[in-house]
Amino acid sequence: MFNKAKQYLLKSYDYLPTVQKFINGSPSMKAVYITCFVLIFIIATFFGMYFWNFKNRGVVDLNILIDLFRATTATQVLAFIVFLVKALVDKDDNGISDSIENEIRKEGDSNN
Ligand SMILES: [Ca+2]
Repeated sequence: MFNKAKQYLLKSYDYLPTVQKFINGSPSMKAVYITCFVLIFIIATFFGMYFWNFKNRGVVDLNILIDLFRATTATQVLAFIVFLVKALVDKDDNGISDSIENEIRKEGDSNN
């Protein structure tokens, strides 16, 4: 069980975006990476401010957490996150998202 989880983690580590992948990637992949970075930055800033508030003021504001949960579990947000996760997959390492490549291929097939 533990070994299997370790294998999954190591396998996912190979797919993590690196600086080299970012530089060599297509503009669409750069947009996906930047969007993921902005999302992670916003969420990290939220929790940083939340815990700062807790540490310095001693206030646990559950209403803000409930609002965050409501906002992040909205259908549109979940669909956007699924789209981003699908767009991050680039198994052939050519710098273009595989889901975007499939869309381009389908469009080419329908035109012929
Ligand atoms: Ca690809």
